[in-house]
Amino acid sequence: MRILYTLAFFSIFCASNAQSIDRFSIDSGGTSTSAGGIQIVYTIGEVHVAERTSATLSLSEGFIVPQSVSIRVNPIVFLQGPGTDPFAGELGLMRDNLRSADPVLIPTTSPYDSSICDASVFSVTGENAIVDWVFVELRDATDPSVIVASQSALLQRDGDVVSSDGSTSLQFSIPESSYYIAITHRNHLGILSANPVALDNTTTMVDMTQNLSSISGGSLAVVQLTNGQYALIAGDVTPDGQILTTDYLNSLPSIGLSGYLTTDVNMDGQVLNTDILLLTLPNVGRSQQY
Ligand SMILES: [Ca+2]
Ligand SMILES: [Ca+2]
Repeated sequence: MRILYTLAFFSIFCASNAQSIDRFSIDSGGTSTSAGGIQIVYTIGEVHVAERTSATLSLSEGFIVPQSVSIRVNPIVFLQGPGTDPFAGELGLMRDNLRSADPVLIPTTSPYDSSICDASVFSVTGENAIVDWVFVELRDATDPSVIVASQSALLQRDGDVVSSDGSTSLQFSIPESSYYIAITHRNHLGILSANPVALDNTTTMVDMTQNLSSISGGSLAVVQLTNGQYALIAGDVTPDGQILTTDYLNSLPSIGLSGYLTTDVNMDGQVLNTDILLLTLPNVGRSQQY
């Protein structure tokens, strides 16, 4: 009984101390539903406050509701900038100078959102070494302007787009269905699959380096590297889906700088004429095809 009194007193004490949000979570009954990229979690007998969703978790009014992963996908893309490495490029690998630099230049926080990775993912070398962060969107099969789900991801030298652990396939907690897949990068033009791709709980590989017909806009959307692979177009230094004279001009003041820089479009850690005259300038006039 004393324990009950103590709890009651504690509850009253808490209630009287400037709690501006009701924290009643009466029961876990209810369910959730998803449509068009929005997930609604509703419960029985309580005031709805808010929820937050991530790739694998939904947090609602103090409840943590595990969501089953229903989509696994392994996109494969190449970036023109790091794909121009005259040595590695011929082997079908992108350069990974931003990773192999000491200290590592790739940030552990994604440049696109608050996703983080462990610094240890940058210790992997070889074909699965990390080139940079990319951003992946799954878009509605009937209206590809609608982004159903998205996440930051890591790009390996051989083109595999993997989760932030640096090795496993991407996972999305959305219904098994067909989705367009878009991949964007901080200084390259994004690409969109030409068609929706059927995705389910087993990993589907979506190779966007081999076939122009698999890419929205075809030859307008990508460049072909000397090894034959198609790649995202380098040079969108001021990221707006277009490579304009301004992208070229904005690069000039950073000649000679080193680091993790948008103007370093070949991604070797330095901004040199090779970035500006050999990559960005020839691509002026190109634009994202979706
Ligand atoms: Ca631009
Ligand atoms: Ca460079």
